[in-house]
Amino acid sequence: MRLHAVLVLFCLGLSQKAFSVSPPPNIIIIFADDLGFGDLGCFGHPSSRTPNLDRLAAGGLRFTDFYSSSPVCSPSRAALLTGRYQTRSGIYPGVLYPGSRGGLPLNETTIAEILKPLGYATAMVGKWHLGVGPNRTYLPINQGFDQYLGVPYSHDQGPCQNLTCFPPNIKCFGKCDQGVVTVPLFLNDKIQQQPVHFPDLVASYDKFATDFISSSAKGKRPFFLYYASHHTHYPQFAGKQSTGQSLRGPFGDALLEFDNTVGALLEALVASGIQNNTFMFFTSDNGPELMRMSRGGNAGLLKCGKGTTYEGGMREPAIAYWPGKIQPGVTHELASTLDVLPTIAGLTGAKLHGVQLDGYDMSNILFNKGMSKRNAMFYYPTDPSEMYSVFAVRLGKYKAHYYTQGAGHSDTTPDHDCHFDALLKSHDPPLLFDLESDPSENYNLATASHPEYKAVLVKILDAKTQFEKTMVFGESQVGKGSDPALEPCCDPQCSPKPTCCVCR
Ligand code: CSN
Ligand code: MG
Repeated sequence: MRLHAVLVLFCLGLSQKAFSVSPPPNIIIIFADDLGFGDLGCFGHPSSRTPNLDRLAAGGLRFTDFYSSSPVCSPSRAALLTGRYQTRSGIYPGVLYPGSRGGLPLNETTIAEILKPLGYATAMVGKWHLGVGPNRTYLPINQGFDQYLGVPYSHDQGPCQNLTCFPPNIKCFGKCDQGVVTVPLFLNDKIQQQPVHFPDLVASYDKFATDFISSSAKGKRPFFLYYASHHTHYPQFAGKQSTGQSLRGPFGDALLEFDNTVGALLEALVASGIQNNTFMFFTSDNGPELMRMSRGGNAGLLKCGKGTTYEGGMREPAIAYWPGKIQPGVTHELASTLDVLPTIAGLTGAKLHGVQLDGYDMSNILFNKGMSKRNAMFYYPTDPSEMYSVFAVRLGKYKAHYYTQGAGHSDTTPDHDCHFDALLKSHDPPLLFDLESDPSENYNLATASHPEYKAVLVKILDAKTQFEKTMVFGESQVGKGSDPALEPCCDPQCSPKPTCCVCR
């Protein structure tokens, strides 16, 4: 009898250990805009002020070989949220506009949509850039997010020279898109403010985000927060607290304001006592806008920037943070924004719906300091086509460029390969670089003095061919064009448009 009781107790203890179910983890994705590989203090920038991101890197896992799926914004966001290349979902060529007819197709499954059946509260803050469309069909609240506060596209997609930044009456630097509505701020599917008042924008974003964290925690609901900042995209702006507070001018101030947000989110987790049950992931959508010169970002030692399939266009700073679960360190494993959805599915047990994914669960990298399941990365240009297919392929440490092309977004640097007038060029044999010994893509190995290159190129071509067999291009959403009547307008019946579109 006594032995029996002991056994029962023993088994209870065991089963509690083996099956103790910790509550499902909260998930926060922090996404920067046009932030380059070299822009953060923890990635080597000498004059950036990024204490909170540096803190995240010191206490988390910093990735050195992390890629976005595209050198521009909308496609890269589509891939982050779906785990699929933008070519499948149709988010190409280029980016969506305020009056775009298309958007992320509603039959694509987002991270928010895989988490909702598990009881997650979901919210998005900031730059959506996956369409507004007729009847605001494509906004985040129709893509799995319970709540949304944000500007649904880039903040230069409006007449930004008329926007005032802090201090009041100082005009934003440079020009943006003319002849379209001023930039709107949406709450769910309603315009709350038009034009947006930039000096206060981040404060309202942060309040919305931290309220969402604390109310979810209070209600004991697991949550997913997708915070897509407008920083550090052109034109740079910052609120009172950050203006003039960096060593790096307006770009540095915008970056500092972004970094303050990271601090506010961390603080909110601690205040709710959920910092040890929250998986945070930080990265950026595409490389820096070098055309903005010292007001643009910096790709560090990588070649070129935004708009190109050189490393500077798509390789991004990335940090995974989960105290007690992810050991602090640095990983050189290959990973991508495409891997975020499969990783979250792995962490939470969320069901995937049998669609073809392009990502891999990163758990082995995150929790075991192990190897990546990803061995290749495919680089599509901003205007992908079935005819040209991928411009470049990375397999292991080697990268082959089948085509290269410069971009206006990477103009003005001393390297002419980056510029708009570096026209599309095909390479046969492809240019070949060893990204471990030559991350700057300076020394082509596909030459007679490196006869072993041929075997490498055979393997890369094989990986490319296998990948292309699985690729089915979705109907181009950007190709559906724009209709000025679809531009968000606070006073829909007003005239003359677009200037009358103001919230009074
Ligand atoms: S992006 O920047 O949205 O971060 O990619 O604001 O490629 O034509 C890119 N573009 C406006 C932009 C236009 C943007 C383009
Ligand atoms: Mg961007």
